[in-house]
Amino acid sequence: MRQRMQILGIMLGIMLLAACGPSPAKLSINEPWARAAAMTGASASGGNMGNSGTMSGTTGMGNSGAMSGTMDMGGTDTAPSGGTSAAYMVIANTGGTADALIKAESDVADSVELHTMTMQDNVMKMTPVEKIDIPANGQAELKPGSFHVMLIGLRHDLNDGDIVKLTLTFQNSGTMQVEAPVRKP
Ligand SMILES: [Cu+2]
Repeated sequence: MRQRMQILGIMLGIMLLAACGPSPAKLSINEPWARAAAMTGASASGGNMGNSGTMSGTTGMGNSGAMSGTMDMGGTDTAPSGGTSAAYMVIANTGGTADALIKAESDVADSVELHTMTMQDNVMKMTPVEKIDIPANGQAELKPGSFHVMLIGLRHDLNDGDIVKLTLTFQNSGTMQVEAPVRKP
């Protein structure tokens, strides 16, 4: 009888331990916003496109003006609509398990990437990242000069008061829809 009670006690203990394990990630997104930006047409550099074949063949020979012209045209080949913007927010996690933002999508841009800013040779540079970590019982801050959702190749202007719809995918929490109002920084 006594032994039976002991076994029962142990089993109860195991069940309690399982129930008290780390709680799943519980995310909330606060203060989302996107930076106002104009979609820049490809028409200005489009006029020079016929030259790009010969131009890209010439590597810079000390003439920085000619070189930057060549590089700009290379850029228009890969990103026809040109304009870029970024979306920011605070992702809070009140759960006991860490999570990570692994993908962002939006209809307003041709491609959407996760970026951070790093200092390289005293210049702030944007660097793509595979994910943005959201610690357990903590938060990830997406803000100017730090992590952000990069909107590349805007399909229309982002004006003050517009809404940018984002679909965010998280490692553990699936997808979430966010509506980020556009404003000037
Ligand atoms: Cu960026």
